[in-house]
Amino acid sequence: KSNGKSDTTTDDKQEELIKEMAAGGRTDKPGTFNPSKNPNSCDQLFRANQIRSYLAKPGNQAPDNSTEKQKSVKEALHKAAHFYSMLQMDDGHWGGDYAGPHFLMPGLIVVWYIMGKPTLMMDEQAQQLMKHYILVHQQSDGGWGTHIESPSTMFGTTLMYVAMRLLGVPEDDSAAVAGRKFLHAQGGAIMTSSWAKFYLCLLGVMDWKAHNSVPPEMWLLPNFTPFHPGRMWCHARMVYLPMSYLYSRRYVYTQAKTDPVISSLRKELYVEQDYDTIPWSSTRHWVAPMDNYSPIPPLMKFIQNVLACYENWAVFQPFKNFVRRYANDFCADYMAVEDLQTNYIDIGPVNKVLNMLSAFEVADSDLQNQHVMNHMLRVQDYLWIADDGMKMQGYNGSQLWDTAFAMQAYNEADLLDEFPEVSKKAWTYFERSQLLCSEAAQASPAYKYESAELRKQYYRHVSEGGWPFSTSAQGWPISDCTADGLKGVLCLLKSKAVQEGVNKNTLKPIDGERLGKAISVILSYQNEDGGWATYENNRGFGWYESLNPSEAFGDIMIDYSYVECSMACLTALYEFQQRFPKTRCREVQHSMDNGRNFLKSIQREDGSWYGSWAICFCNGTWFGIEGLVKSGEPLDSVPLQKACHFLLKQQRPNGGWGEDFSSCLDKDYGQNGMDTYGDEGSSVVNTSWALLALACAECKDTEAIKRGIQYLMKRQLPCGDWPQEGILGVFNRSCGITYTSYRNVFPIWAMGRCQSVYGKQLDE
Ligand code: LAN
Repeated sequence: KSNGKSDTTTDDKQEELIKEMAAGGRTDKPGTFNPSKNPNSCDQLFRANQIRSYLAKPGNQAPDNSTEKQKSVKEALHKAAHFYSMLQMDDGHWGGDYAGPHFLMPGLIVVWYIMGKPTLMMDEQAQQLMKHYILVHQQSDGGWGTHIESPSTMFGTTLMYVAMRLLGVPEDDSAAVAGRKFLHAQGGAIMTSSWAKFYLCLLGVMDWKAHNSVPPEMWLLPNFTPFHPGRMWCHARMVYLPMSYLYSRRYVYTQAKTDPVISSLRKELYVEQDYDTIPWSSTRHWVAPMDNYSPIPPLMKFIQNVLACYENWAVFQPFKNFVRRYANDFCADYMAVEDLQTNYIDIGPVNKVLNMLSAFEVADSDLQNQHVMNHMLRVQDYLWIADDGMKMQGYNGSQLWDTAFAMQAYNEADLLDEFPEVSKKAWTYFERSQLLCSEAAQASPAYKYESAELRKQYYRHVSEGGWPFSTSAQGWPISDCTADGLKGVLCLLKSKAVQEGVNKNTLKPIDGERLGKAISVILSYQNEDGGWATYENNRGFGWYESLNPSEAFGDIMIDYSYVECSMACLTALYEFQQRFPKTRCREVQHSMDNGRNFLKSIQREDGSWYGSWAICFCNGTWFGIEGLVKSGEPLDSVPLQKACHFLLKQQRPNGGWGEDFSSCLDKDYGQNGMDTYGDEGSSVVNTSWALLALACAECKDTEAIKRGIQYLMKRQLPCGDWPQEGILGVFNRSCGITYTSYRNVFPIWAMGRCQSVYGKQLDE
């Protein structure tokens, strides 16, 4: 096994585990629980923000070794890498603000309030900082968007309004008055979308009759049923799990009847004067047009109506009461397993807070209960502080993701040996975050949940050898994170400092066996269509979307093959093949061939690829091009020529590239509300993606490349950083999410690549 000590006794193993934990090492195995050593703790995160703000002020710039201002690409690159290296955390990852959505923190605040406002979860300072965040993001129309850059929606506004009131902002405060005005103009909170209604029902400011049924019985269906929830995309599955549990218990905040804030909210949120006479059942399908991005399909509406009869008609009650007990037991058990497998972090911010509330319910509202305590201690993993206050992030961070990109960028810019400490620290992070059932982990009580049999029982894909998006404590493996983790490691194997560290035993090795495990995970993730999905194989069917019960999000029902995940996996296979040409060569080649065909099959008529996880076509097209090139498509082939042509056509007069959020929503290249996206419609990150793509395909239009590079250099700040531009991450078609590292990493990567492909021509 990886630590090479297979003959140790159980006591030794436990001791080793404890030592590892104390060293901040693999704190992270299922069942080990040590929040104080959480690498993503607030102090560390705060430090990253402080360094950024400090360096951004005039006079506080990073040491500038060059005598004159950026003259060459090389200098620009060096400065950028030097700046970025200062932001690396002690444990090797890069911290960054991973927030943006506005429907996450209110969920936490509602649950915190229901649980009696425990300060262990959010202390006084956190509450103040959250209040600040809510207030600074209120828009001039009084509302809040679904994410920081979206126009106001009922989804964002209802939740932020309620959160603000629960944090103590008085009813007659001007922010509350403006918020109510927005809510009332749309018909009141009955017009908000279903996920917001769910929190309102829990809090006791909406009647459960206004919520469509989320039957836990669906879990009892045999696994082979075509619409079994085990076939859903894991994020949808893990959110509807606690939802079905809490819905079927019709859980309501126990103090709702006597709490003055609740009675006041019952009046504030609605246009109707009398809360008790609102005809709740008839509002089940109501939703304001601004929230209705993905209208509930007619089939689902029909099912919801049938389910409403099932919930309410007396004839069904004996059957329902009988089955529901088993269904609820299953849900409680499944949630407990998810909590253990993820060290109470859970797969994402939504099921985190709903699982926590369910644990509280199961524990009979006992805050001292160990599970409830563990949950509360892991809330801070999701929190981030920045200039705009404290927010809840979309995940417990993007640690592995950012580190893997950074190392690939440093590698292509030939900077690994120039920054040996950076390389060594990043290595440590990769080493420690690969998901392994090490000896130490096997000693932990929750290890049994890692067994193949139990993984299957709880619908989990194999994780041994994979990498997660954030930390190994969170522990969900993802196809492209595994691929990028592996590519990061393969890059670092070239670093002299890392080689020396491994030889001298100052760095832990990542041996061939571990790399092989990662390759197995990547191969296991490939779908029948030749592409790769996110966390799991595609288990369902496209028609599941006609059962999508959330109006706010599109394409969430199953795990589809994506251009991003496919390119990442293909290129990881390619890099592995380059380094170990004899290992599993036929399998790897076969997989790459299928992957290449998949990429070609989803290329759009105009030569582009749609990007699902960032804005949008520049990103998707980079992935498409790089995937094809690395899997052996000739550079002069039609798909590659068409793709380059598409990108060249989008270059803007100032040399950069830029798109806006409408690309994601409309699935069409959008350049309308450009002002927020940087400079004259261009953005540094979009430009970098386009350059990475064009240079990968060795595009002959050197002038276009030169103008792109000059654009990046022009936008670079004297300290080596780039300005933070508009939101660039996306999920589920409609929600934006911030990636603060992209503005540093992608320009480095693009300049590095262009320099090696086009050489001196760039500086001419
Ligand atoms: C992410 C972030 C990373 C992203 C990539 C790795 C980039 C992608 O290639 C695969 C999918 C993945 C892992 C992804 C899935 C959806 C996530 C987890 C997020 C965008 C971060 C936040 C989002 C999550 C669903 C937010 C919570 C909201 C719900 C609708 C449940």
